[in-house]
Order: sequence, then C-alpha cells, then structure tokens
Amino acid sequence: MKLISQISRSLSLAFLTVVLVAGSFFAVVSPAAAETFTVKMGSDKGMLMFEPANVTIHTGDTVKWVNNKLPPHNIMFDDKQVPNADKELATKLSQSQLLYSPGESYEVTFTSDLPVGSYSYYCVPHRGAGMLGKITVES
Ligand SMILES: [Cu+2]
Repeated sequence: MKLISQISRSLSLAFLTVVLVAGSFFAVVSPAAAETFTVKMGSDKGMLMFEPANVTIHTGDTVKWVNNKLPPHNIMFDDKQVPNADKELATKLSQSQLLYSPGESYEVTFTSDLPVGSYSYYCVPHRGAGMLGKITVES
C-alpha cells in the first residue's frame, strides 16, 4: 500500500514536471514570433535606394539595415515624420554614423514601449537622390 502511494506520488510529480516544462516552453516560444526584416542599403542593381523602401512590421519586430551597394549609407529618422514628431525618439533610433563596409549592418527593434505608426527615414548622403524609407509599425 505504501509502495503504491509512493509510486503514484512520484508519477504525479513527473506529470507536474512535464506540464511545467511544456508550459514554459510555450511561454518562451510564442513571443519568438517576432520577426527580423532586412532592408538593403543600395539595391542589387546599384540604385541609391533602400530595398524594400516600405516595410510594415508589428511591435516587437526588428528591422536590420545591411550595407549592400554604393556605400557609405546611414539611417536618419526624420524627426517630423515619426509618431508625435518626437525628435528625441528620431535621434535615438537613428544611425548617424556612416556605414562604409559591405555587409555592415544596423538594427532597431521596435519594442512595445515605442508608439505604433509610421517612421520615415533617409540616408544623409543620398537623400537628394531619393534614398528614403518608411517603417510602418502596427500593434
Ligand atoms: Cu545612402
């Protein structure tokens, strides 16, 4: 009798462990639905543009800009064309330093503390050539 209760106790403990492990697995996996979107700086055909120029993402996603053609490039968020025209936010997200090496990259994760909306940016040396981009963040 004592043996049976011991067995059932250790079985329920094992069951509980499985539930807890499985539960924490799902808790870890579901936010990992966040995606990373790659934007090339300079198109494959050698045009001065961000490719793709318009990207729609969800809160928690990351945008990764990768130096591709015709560097140097940078990523300057337009303080008049980010949510609430928040100059501080625009500065915080920008990569003002020029990226010279092919493959060099810069990432921004649009965390949930950032407002949803559209974020326009440009490359300082090539703004006049039309090197502009926009990230639209949805909840
Ligand atoms: Cu550029």
